[in-house]
Amino acid sequence: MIGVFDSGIGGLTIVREILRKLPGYRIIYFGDTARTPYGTKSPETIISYAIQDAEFLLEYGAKIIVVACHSASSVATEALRERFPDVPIFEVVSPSVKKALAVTTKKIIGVIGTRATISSGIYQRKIAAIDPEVKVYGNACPLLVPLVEEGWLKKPETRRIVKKCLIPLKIRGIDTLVLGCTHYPLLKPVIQAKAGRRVRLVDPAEEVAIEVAEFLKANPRFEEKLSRGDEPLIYVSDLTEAFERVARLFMGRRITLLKADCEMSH
Ligand code: DGN
Repeated sequence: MIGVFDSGIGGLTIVREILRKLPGYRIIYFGDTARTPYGTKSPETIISYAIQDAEFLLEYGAKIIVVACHSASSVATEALRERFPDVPIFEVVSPSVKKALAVTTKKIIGVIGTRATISSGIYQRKIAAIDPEVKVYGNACPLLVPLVEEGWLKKPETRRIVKKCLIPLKIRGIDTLVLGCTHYPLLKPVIQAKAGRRVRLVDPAEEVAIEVAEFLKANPRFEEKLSRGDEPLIYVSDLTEAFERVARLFMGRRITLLKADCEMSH
């Protein structure tokens, strides 16, 4: 199975995209709804949670791991690769960096995400390592997560907050904007409208799905290990009606959530 984890339900944007690119592959998802959000927590806590999340997926038969959560991708990828050296681990930052560098013409890139993602400085580091001439500006937009979870995708209040979030990036003259949080792809139309038509949006969900598909094509040894099945298995560490409603929003259809039988330590 392809294992995907996130701090909560938002990573279903990535499940949806993987299913679109790789139909028929069985996905197992773990959403850590009992401990969400990760975006406000320290790197040490996020690393410890991410390792437990990956362990859960591997115990249930995942052969590759996709870190859907940007906060976890930003601070925990190295620790995950050290802990599970034989498991291919994908994260959402590297493919987004690749895409952003491919599309920017002015070499001025903006990134929006949670506080954990933005203060990690991961985008600046990764981009500088490839092209030091590129300018990267980040802005933490934590207010957008609850707005999406409430389904306020096009409300005037949401438009106003998105506009405010983008002002510090627009004044820098960005021509490319990375949607660096699982939740933001749902706000694409509003973000595009407020960023301006000329700004290219990079959707990490699309980019990581392409990367996984390319990896499987190039590595039949792993491809053979993956089981097939139409419905993804979606586990959460806490199950409420609200999470089910949000899951429907992210998947674009009704989806059954399963309560994970696990003790997650804090
Ligand atoms: N999944 C988180 C991320 O992509 O950074 C967003 C939700 C959160 O933990 N705040």
